[in-house]
Amino acid sequence: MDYKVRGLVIKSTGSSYIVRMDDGLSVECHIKGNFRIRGIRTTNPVAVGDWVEVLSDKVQSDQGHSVFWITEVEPRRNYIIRRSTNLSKESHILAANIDQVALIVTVNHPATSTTFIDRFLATCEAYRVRAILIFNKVDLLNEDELAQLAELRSLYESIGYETIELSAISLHPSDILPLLAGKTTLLSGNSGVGKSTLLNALFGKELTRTGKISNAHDKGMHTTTFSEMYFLPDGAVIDTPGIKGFGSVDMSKEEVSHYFREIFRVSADCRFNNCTHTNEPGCAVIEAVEHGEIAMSRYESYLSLLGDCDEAKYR
Ligand SMILES: Nc1nc2c(ncn2[C@@H]2O[C@H](COP(=O)(O)OP(=O)(O)OP(=O)(O)O)[C@@H](O)[C@H]2O)c(=O)[nH]1
Ligand SMILES: [Mg+2]
Ligand SMILES: [Zn+2]
Repeated sequence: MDYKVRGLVIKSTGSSYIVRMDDGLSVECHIKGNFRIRGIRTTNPVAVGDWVEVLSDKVQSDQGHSVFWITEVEPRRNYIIRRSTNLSKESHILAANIDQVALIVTVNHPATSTTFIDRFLATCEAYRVRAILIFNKVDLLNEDELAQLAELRSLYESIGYETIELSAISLHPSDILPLLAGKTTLLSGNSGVGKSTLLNALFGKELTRTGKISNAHDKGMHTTTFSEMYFLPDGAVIDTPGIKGFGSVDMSKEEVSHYFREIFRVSADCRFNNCTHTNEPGCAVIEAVEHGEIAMSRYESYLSLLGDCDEAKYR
């Protein structure tokens, strides 16, 4: 007999999905070739964090064991999409139904660029998902880098983002558990910043493989290749593969400034209400950048996202 049950996607391997059923058991599920979700074109129609309906299909199995099909994805509360490059039209859903994103950032080994941070934060704003910044590997930083770390933290705190700093290799779970309690948190960041290390430290055991940093390039080796959700006593954490760049999400030129909180606040004082804050007279944003009230790095990230919108127009 066929039967249908509801479950939560906790791992996606590309070709199949692990779904945790309401009774706590996990099964490997597949989707049929023609499976589509209306509205979004993505490389993965189902993502970790999705609530799905699973059909157990005994008829199709050969040796008596069941075959499980995902037949439906429940409407998502939210999701985070990443477009790998600006030109690619295909998007990838990093995860669905999340409460917050923890972006893991390293000042060095490897160095995370502010452009990457800002593009990621803008994406979280666009999808209305709370973002926090976790600065990792502070044990590796020299004096100059520690000063840079303090500067970055105060910049992002002043904009309104919560930040913390730690060393995942010597983490006490209690340092970070309060941030994660009662929430589903997506861990993201460049390859090699320590997402998997942090997760292992949090659970006090090796749940997931960690990788080396290449000596030649001081970069991660893309050790984690699939997203997976792990359950805390109170909350859940999703480990994801490291991402290199962050192509823009679909946003109009007018929208971009809405996703840079401090730029948006100041833009109320621009002379023109359709000001793009690039070269207009009476632009309050440019003035704030000149006076150091808006960080140059943030303004440059804003311009880089704005540039994507121009590119999009011509493709
Ligand atoms: N010194 C130091 N090394 C760390 C710290 N956190 C992680 N590492 C090291 O950094 C390397 C990469 O860590 P991973 O946890 O595999 O990084 P990841 O972000 O999961 O990388 P991908 O899976 O490739 O995206 C490993 O050799 C870790 O031991 C830290 O706080 N201090
Ligand atoms: Mg990893
Ligand atoms: Zn302006």
